[in-house]
Amino acid sequence: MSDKLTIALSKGRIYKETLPLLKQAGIEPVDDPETSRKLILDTNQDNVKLVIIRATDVPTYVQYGAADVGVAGKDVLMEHGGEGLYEPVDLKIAKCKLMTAGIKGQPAPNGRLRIATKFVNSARAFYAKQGKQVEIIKLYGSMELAPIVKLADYIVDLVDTGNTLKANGLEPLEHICDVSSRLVINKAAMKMKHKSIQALIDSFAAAVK
Ligand code: PRT
Ligand code: MG
Repeated sequence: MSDKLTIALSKGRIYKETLPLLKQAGIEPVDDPETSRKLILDTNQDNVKLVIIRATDVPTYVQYGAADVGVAGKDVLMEHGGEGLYEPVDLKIAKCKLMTAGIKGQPAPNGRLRIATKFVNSARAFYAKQGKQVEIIKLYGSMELAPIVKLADYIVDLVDTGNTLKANGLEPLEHICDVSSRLVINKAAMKMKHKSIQALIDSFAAAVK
């Protein structure tokens, strides 16, 4: 690869599950973000760097060209809106579902529902499609607590095994959409660094299959 490439990733499951895809593309980080405090990681390729940022910040870095490419969950992309980004490959990693959930066995309340979530746009769109008027309460984490303390009737959250809901006396109710992580590309970089980025896209797409 001849162009300088900056790849935005978040720590944790996305980083871990993207590593094998990077390896297939011949890119291997020199440091481990789980143990290093560095935010910019060198790789075995002089012109390829990784920036390690919060999952929700990945689309923003790529949109503004601070990173050329990135890996972000569909949940995060739906909230961001996808402006300035191409989304060429479903990497089929970090899979989960976006769902509504409420207190186990509790009947649906009457009147306007209160929904606590970090996924404000997705939640609003989901209930609007059903013609339901809801009040959305934005939270940044620990959504499971909201119905227990009567902050909200339901939550909209990501569910994988369902263990987190269960441990808090909640049950999954409606399936909103399946979620997996996507390769995202800055639109200008796609033109300016076409050869390198297309090679990366092709390699990732082949590795997914
Ligand atoms: O953790 P941090 O606040 O830094 O940011 P983040 O939560 O956005 O990052 P991270 O790394 O936790 O998640 C990154 C991406 O992984 C998300 O944007 C999703 O696309 C994807 N993903 C896949 C998940 C899960 N599975 C998942 N299970 N993200 C979060 N969870 C959480 C969920 O919110 C709930 O708290 O895990 C809990 C449920 O898991 P189960 O197995 O108990 O159902
Ligand atoms: Mg998390």
